[in-house]
Amino acid sequence: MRRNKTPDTAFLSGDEALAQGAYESGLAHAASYPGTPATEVLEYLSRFPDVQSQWSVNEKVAFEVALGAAIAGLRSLYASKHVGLNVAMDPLMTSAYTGVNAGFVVVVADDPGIHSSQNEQDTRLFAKVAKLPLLEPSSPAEAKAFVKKAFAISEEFDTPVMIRLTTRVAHTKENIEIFPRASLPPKAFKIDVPKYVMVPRNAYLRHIDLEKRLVKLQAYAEKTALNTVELKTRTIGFITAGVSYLYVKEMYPDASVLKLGFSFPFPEKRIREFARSVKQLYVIEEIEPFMEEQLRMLGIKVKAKHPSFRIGELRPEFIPEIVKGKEKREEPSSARKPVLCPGCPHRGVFTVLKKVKAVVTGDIGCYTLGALPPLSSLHSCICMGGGITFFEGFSRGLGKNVVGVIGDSTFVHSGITGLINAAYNKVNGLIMILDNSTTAMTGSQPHPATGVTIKGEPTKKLILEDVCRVAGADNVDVVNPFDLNNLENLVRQRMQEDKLSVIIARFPCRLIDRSRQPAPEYRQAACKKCLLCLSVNCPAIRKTDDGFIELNAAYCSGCAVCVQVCPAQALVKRG
Ligand SMILES: Cc1ncc(C[n+]2csc(CCOP(=O)(O)OP(=O)(O)O)c2C)c(N)n1
Repeated sequence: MRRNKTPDTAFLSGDEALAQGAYESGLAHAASYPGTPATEVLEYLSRFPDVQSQWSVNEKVAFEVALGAAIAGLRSLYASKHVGLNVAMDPLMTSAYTGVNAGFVVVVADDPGIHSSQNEQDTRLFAKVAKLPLLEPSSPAEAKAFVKKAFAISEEFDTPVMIRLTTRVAHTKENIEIFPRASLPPKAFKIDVPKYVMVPRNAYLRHIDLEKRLVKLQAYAEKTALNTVELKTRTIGFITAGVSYLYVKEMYPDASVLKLGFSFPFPEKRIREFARSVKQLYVIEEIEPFMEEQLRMLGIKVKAKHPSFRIGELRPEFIPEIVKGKEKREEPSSARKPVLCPGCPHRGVFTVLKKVKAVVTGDIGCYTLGALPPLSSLHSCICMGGGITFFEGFSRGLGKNVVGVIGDSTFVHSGITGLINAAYNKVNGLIMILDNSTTAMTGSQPHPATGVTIKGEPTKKLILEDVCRVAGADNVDVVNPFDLNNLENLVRQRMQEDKLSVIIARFPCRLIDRSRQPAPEYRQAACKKCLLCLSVNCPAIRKTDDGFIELNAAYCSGCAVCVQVCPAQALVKRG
């Protein structure tokens, strides 16, 4: 029981604050597939016993499960990164037609600047395409307040509501007030075939309703407190949204600002009114000219960023440049080059694939780092699941020299269908599943092949080798990726056969199993300075000024990949 009237506070990120707000709103169900910068939304929610939370196998599944729960009467939430929403586009588009029952909030986190993604798309455009209301918080505190509003809007207008975060909002932290949870009984579910069965006639009629709903939502946008006007000097005014608002405030504290917290549908009248009240109007937004185009369509005279600023993250110091009409100056990246961890089980696989000179169709996970020199042995990466489907496409053009590579989490996400397709369409060759028993890239989340739920409870475990066999693989081998000789022999053999083969290279990620072997002994007298040990790109080995090498025993996990590539036996396994 609280002893005084001061609310409790917690230091939360935007993702966590949003999750806390959803929890306080009586959220009963949440589904997601991990993806930076949205992962922490579900991780935070999973701690609450009274929220049914799940890692789904992929975003389409997550979206449908969460929407289904909302239609069944539970306040429900979906969360993913921007590219995750691409996977869920099919149900997203039609969910605008069916509407919801209990509130349904679709949280999407964009990644301007591409810190950890395969592209830089702007999800606000999707809200327009899907005809769904869009909320854009600018801070963790707003993320919390806005999600509460989003549930109310969802139920008032019978629609999914999208909340768009960006990396800076999702990952910034601030002190957030914590309040008790609303206790909400589930909403009654009524069978309603015209509303929930989207056959052509029903869908046509629902489309009419959707257009009427948009008109009502636009009227709402005109009066909602989610959109705010700060009138200060009239010489300069900004229309902005999301984190760009904070940048505008930092650089132009005396300017007038119209901040669109509810940025679609567009509050036309309010914008015209604001435009009339300032002498020079600017629109400041990250990535696409989403607001800019709408303002121009309304015939409003506005200055906007040079198209070069559509690429990459906005930064406060860019705003005066935009105001002056300048182009963006590209700065050389000083970012540290990413590298596989010492002892990463993926290292041995790419060492072997480089040796056999395979063309490797890759996928998205830690193993994508196999593309970087000196490993340089992954040659395509477009989207999740592509490691297998590109293997099929590449094989059709290049024959037996192609190897497809995919991680365990990604295989479950969208690799299984590709394998079925390859088998069904009579493709032969080698696919490798790099099974480190976790979703390492996004911070070690469990998935069906780990046999553990998001809440850490044991569950039915998906056996990958069984899945591969029933999908149509002729050979399925499970190997230790640290035994390079054995792996190389098997890879060469399977690449030559007229069979569809899967090799599962299985060894747990170092971040989930931190056990280690002693670092190898380095016998400098035997070293021929060939530096082949550096070709495995391990952070525990470095070249010294005199051309020898140095092993950092604090980093080394004793995986002995370097030992196996050393022709002079200067690196020797201990024990
Ligand atoms: C459509 C989509 N959803 C989510 C992500 C975020 N993401 C990137 S890789 C990955 C899975 C990595 O797990 P796994 O394939 O097992 O490889 P590991 O990192 O463990 O080596 C995820 C979830 C993404 N890039 N695209």
